[in-house]
Amino acid sequence: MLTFYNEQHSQHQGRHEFFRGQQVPCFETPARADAVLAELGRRGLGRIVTPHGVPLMSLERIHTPRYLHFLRNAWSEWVALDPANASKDAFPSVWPVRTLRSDVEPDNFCARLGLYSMDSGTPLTAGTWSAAKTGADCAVNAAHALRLGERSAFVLSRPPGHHAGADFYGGYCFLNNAALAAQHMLDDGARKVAILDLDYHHGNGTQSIFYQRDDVLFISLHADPRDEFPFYLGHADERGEGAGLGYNLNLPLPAGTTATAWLAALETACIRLGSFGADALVVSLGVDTFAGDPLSRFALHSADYLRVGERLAWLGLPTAFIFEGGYAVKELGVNVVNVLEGFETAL
Ligand code: OKP
Ligand code: ZN
Repeated sequence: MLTFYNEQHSQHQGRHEFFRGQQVPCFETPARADAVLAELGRRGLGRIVTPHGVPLMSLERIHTPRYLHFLRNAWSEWVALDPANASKDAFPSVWPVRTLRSDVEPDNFCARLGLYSMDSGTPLTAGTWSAAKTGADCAVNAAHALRLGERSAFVLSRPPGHHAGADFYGGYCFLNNAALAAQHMLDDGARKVAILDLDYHHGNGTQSIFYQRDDVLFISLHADPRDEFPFYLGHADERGEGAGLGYNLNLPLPAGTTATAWLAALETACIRLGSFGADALVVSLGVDTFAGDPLSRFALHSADYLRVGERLAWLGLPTAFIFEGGYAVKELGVNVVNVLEGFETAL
């Protein structure tokens, strides 16, 4: 399997995140991608490829020009507020919630930080833009590789992407790599693309980007948002809107979900995928469904991920795997690579 590796990923390294009013160490660390890369090497799975840089216009297929402009310049604006900020991560402190206007872009940088973000759990740092941009390059390159005939590709990148919307960041995500991959496959001639989000958390960004469209089917298996991040999206009654009605499928699962129930939900997803008739598949591959994951209350085990890969291979579609969450670093490499190996050996 071709692996597009984001060599800039470690440029994005938050010092801390806010959790219940406290500053705690970041869960989303460079060690995560390092662990997956090391395991790919140990298992001798596929070729590691460095992506070529794509123009900003390619990112505008998914993200608004204003948001991209904000994100690219955010760090220098943060430091311009106060030179001492150079040693502090940037965090928002105010948001335009209900009754406040989000259609007027403020001049004040702190106000724009809030306008373009959804939480205080996502540090923006000096290297965030270069890491996120190179990750997006990986996703667009993977899409092109599939359209040129590769059966599968893996985007080994961080920060992750599925919580990022057209014009906001959050949930550790800045650019929506899965959405970029899907859109670029459509731009390259695919008629229909499906996105299957297997991360423990609902992919609210990806859902929102394609909610009114019938050329991209979005399916997500995730923890019930009543009790887990991103909290405000991911319920079963969200089925799409307008032309997109019927092209969004959420399968929320309760805390304590084990492999049997999770794999049954995957089967439901696969049946819907089969009837959709996609030309290609994008998998938002988070393995924070693992029993030992510090952010999760699901209980999949390492061997289960081999079965996941195998099941996805049976769909018989060109498939781009995009690395999302997964925080139990010791087992992370094995869990991710098990999906990829299960997929490859089933072929
Ligand atoms: C990103 B991805 C933990 C707070 C968790 C955000 C979770 C983002 C998950 N102290 N807050 O979907 O894995
Ligand atoms: Zn997650």
